[in-house]
Amino acid sequence: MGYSRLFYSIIAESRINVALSGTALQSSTIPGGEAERAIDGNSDPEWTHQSCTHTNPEKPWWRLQLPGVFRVSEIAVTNRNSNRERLNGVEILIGNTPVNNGNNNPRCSIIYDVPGSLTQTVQCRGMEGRFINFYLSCATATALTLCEVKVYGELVPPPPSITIQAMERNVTLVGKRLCWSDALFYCRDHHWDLLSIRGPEDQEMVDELVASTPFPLTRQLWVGLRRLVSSLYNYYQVLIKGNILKGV
Ligand SMILES: [Ca+2]
Repeated sequence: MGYSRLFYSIIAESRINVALSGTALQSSTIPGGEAERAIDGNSDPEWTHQSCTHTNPEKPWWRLQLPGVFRVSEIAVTNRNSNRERLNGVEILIGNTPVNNGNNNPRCSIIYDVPGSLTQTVQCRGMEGRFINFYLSCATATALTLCEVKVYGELVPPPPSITIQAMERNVTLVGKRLCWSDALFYCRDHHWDLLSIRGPEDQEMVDELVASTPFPLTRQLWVGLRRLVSSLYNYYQVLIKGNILKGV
């Protein structure tokens, strides 16, 4: 029994709160309620002790950006010790897209003030993302305040990739299944941008890169859209399944 208790004690203490290495933003800020105060390592629930966030009303949100994509197991939230009802109905969202400030990402949970406990823990069952949002989407004019947010999980290993130098550019093919908008933001975060196919030479280069890739690929690859302007008409180019398609 003694060894068992020691083992669990070590596991519990080895957990790392990855929120401390992230950055925070929020929809708006009243003086003294900066977004970083929810990740300052201080769970003090008293507003006057200067460790809680505070937005204005009207669909407020608070967003944590982690230093990479994490597989999130748990999130611990500490509410204020006054105006506790402001936490009621707040959605916790996890994902990779910053569209709509991250408030379109999948939901882990909806939280409410818990009588008798200012800190509650929600299970997110390994949801993956680099953004964690707290979002109050209802029309009620309520500010959002958080005194501390702790996030536990593991860093998702980077996907396989291969890079070649061609056409005076570094071209990287990434083996990760994403929708187009997430692929766009992924490339802008980790590289430069989605690749533009400028003509037949680029197309041939991409074909060779795809043929030499040492890891499995999906049937379709994402590239960026490129707007071409001619004397006759304007159109965009996009690569799908190895062929350039043109659309006006
Ligand atoms: Ca705090």
